Amino acid sequence: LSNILELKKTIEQSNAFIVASHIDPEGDAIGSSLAMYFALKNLGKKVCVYNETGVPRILKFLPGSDIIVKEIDSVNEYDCIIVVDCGDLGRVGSLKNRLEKLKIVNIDHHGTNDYFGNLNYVNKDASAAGEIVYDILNELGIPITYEIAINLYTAIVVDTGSFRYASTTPKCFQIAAELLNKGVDPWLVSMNVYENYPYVRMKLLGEVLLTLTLHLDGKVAFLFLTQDMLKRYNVSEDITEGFVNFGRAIEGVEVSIIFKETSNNSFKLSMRSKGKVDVSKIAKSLGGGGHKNAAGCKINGSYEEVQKLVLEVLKEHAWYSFSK
Ligand SMILES: [Mn+2]
Repeated sequence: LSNILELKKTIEQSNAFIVASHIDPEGDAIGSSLAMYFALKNLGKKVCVYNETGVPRILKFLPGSDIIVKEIDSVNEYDCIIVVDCGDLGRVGSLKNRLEKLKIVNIDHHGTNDYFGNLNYVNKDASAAGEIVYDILNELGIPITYEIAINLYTAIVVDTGSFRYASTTPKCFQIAAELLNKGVDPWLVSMNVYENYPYVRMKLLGEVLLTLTLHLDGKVAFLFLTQDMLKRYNVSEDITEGFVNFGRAIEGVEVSIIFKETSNNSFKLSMRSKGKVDVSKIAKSLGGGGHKNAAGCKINGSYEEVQKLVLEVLKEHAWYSFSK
């Protein structure tokens, strides 16, 4: 970290900090934020942790999660904002437009990061923003307490898909080992994050799995979620987060797409790939966007029409990428 001394100076010279992360946060956004919170708090600083959409239910076990606010009245009472896990400043939401007077520190690992900070700690090879926070705290000589350790461990576990994704490196495991040495219980984290679903999510998953179909020689899986299903279980669409991964987990499947009905004749599509297919290209040609292995878009039409259209686009844009 070449400019770490500048961060050291900034922290010494500032009394009050905002720590912010992206809307619709997951474990890396919240975990990295809270690790920074405890680090600054332990230095005697005033710290406010902000997330415009708040803390998801499954992350409420994290120490400090109850102090996160969704609104800040007097932004100008703060000297500095530390933004974690955001590729651009707009990802923090409406707070973006109120930061003229604050020094901005950008800590991130997205390949698309646009260096929006006055100080930037961007490492595109890091598996999680939490990994960079860990490096920063070490270089600043800030002790890793248990509260910091469990937040950073959760950040890394979630962003590496429990050390399964290609982003997983020897360094991830080295950091994880250090964090476990601080007393983190890995089962406590995985139980809260992965084995703590509401009953209705599983019932609904059962129904969605019954809609599973395979296409293009078994390389493409489609799943279907209707408004009627959501109404019957009296739940909102966010409870279906991750359903699309069950399609991808099938032998031979390289692309999984879930069609989520949003209203009559309109669908939100969520796409996942393994192997060489770049689903961001598929999503883009349908008016959406995303990453190589995870993307999405919205389409109007009946389920039959939308399925047909997506199959045509897959044949046109992805057929050459499928393994032969
Ligand atoms: Mn992240």
